[in-house]
Amino acid sequence: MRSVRLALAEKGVAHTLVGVDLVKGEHLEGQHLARHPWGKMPAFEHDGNAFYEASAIMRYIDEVFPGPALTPSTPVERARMNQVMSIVESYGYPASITDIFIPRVLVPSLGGQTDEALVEAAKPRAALFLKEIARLLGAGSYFGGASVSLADLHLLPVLTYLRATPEGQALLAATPTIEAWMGRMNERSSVQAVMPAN
Ligand SMILES: N[C@@H](CCC(=O)N[C@@H](CS)C(=O)NCC(=O)O)C(=O)O
Repeated sequence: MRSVRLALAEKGVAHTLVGVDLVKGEHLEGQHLARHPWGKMPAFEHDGNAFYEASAIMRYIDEVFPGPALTPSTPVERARMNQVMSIVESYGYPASITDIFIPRVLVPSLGGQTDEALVEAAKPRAALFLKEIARLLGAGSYFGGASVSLADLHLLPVLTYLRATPEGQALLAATPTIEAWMGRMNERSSVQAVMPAN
């Protein structure tokens, strides 16, 4: 997930990126399974400690490295950040990426056919995802308060990929505050360095 790379970029942490080609199935080979027994990305290592699960890695990065704090200081803002990160993982990612972006964009790019029923069935869940994050953002600038937090960095890649689909574009057009938030995020140098295209 690009959210870990965004956290590293926001903190200015020098790091080595180890390429694992999902299309070639390298994530299911022994070397990667040793890092991540479920065969997923990302996996991370620092100071002899290895972790997987994006949100755990992001929280570690924020705690251990100097640079701007990516976790808000008040309990309410922290809870909001954690809530948004969980929403992304539990509901947003499966609807937006697994059930819309992958069948709509990735599968055809590899010569396959979109499972239209899968995409159609995901649309209400993706719509609820956008509606709910728009409600949680409210009139605020960022999900954890006045400055960027891990929640913003976790959400941005999912919405960037969702926006690459016609379904995502329609949903984002219906949530102008989230569009505006994406515009603010896309101006950040971390996002410009890490995300493939904005
Ligand atoms: N809960 C995991 C989810 C990891 C995940 O689903 N990663 C995707 C890429 S972003 C993946 O590895 N997909 C390959 C596959 O499912 O085969 C996390 O947050 O790290």
